[in-house]
Amino acid sequence: SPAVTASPLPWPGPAVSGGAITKGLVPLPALAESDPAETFQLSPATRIWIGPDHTLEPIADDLAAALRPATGFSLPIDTAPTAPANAFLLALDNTEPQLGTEGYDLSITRDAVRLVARTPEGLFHGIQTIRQLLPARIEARTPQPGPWHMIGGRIVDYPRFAYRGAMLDVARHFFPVADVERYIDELALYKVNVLHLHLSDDQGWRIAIDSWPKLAPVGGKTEVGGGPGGYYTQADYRAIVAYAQAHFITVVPEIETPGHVNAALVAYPQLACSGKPIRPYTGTGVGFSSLCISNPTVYQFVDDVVGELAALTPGPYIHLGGDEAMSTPPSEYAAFVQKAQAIVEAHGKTLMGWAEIAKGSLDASAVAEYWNFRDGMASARQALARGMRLVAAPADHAYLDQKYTATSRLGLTWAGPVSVAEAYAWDPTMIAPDGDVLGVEAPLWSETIRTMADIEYLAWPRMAGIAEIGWTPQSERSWQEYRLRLAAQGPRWQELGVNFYPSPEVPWP
Ligand code: TNX
Repeated sequence: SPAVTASPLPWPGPAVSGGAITKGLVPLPALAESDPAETFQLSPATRIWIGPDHTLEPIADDLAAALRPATGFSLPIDTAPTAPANAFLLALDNTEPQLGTEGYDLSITRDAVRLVARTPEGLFHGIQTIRQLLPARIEARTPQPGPWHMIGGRIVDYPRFAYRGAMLDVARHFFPVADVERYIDELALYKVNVLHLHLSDDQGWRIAIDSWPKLAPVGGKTEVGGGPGGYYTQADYRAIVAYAQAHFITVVPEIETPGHVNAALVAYPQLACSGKPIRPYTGTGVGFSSLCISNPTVYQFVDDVVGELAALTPGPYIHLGGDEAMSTPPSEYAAFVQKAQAIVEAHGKTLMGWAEIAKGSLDASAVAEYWNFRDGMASARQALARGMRLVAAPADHAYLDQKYTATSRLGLTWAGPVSVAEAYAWDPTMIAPDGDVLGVEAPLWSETIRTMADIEYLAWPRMAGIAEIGWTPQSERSWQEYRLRLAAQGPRWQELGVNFYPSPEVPWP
């Protein structure tokens, strides 16, 4: 990698006392220090320098694509051996182990914007910060008036948790590839690095499986409310995975088992103990369907589905649901999840499931997603007792499908309402110590939503808060300070055409 000179600015302290440079940033960085004597100004002559090593070209293209439309500047990518002045300098460098695999070190002076990381994803996260350091109109896709100033200073930044996820339920209502990709664009802005797709439920099966060819065409025909449903071909799914990968987002596919399987049973009644034809379901109830635990065909089914999904999915996790299996006898449930774990591992992946899976005597590699705040954290404790790590998604804070207020549009209310403050002002440590927490996730169930605008309305601004919980050191976070930085996102979402909920809790400009 090209030799980029050391930062001209000192190592910064905690970002809360970092001054003006942090005021529009979500998530708040770990370390930051403003230098008001320095300002970088983009001009028509500004370049993006990566040195002679072409490996950084895709990252340079990301930066250029973010900045060219609104500035109207050509921002050429420069591969000369020495760094020019008036440039963004991008470099990979191994000398700062604190940055880990996702961190970056950003220095802004009058001469240059220097961005260094140990990995391309670190640089990608740094680019998101650069966007937020520029005026909101940088997000416009047509030329805007300048000036394009970036305040001087240095940011050294890395995440608190390795797993910072969003879940989208494409089963209750189906969302086409374009919607998923747009959501990925939005999530990447906040350094989210996992997209968990809830690909099957009672109301629909959403991924083509070659070895069980009726699952998608038959099980995918329905959705909540009687709409047409839909499903992803394997090519569609690959496209989503590739798009996510280009945004350094790992896809976690979820196939619900042993409950929430009505759509699969419609396609293949032999997977149920009764074996009789099953009617499609388009309501919003839960807990009424189950795979037949004692039937060997069920394990062939799980093995085939997991095998195809594992082959399509570069990420390490296969999520097999496991929640609300009220129609599965408890003893059989435990036996099922143990077999499910063996199947997932045989395909080279790690089992993830809703925290109920800890009822089975799983080995410690499984990851438990904790959601049910009403169980007194029993499911989380059980998972921890088995040595499993947790993803924190407590419904009363992290569920994006809950209404904001008793009277806000869209969403359910059983765990809420969940205000913007409630989505932000909690700490995963209330469930387990940091070392046992892999990260956080914000699930968006889709019983009440049908369109991209609906997704956005429930996700933004709350998703930004969950992203910050996943990224920013707990000691740096407070709602009173966060709401000011969150307010700065409003004009960005307006430029991007994102349909956010303009909560009165936030002092939008
Ligand atoms: C519970 S949370 C469910 C989902 C529903 C959601 C609605 C969880 C693991 N299961 O099946 O969609 O509530 O909020």
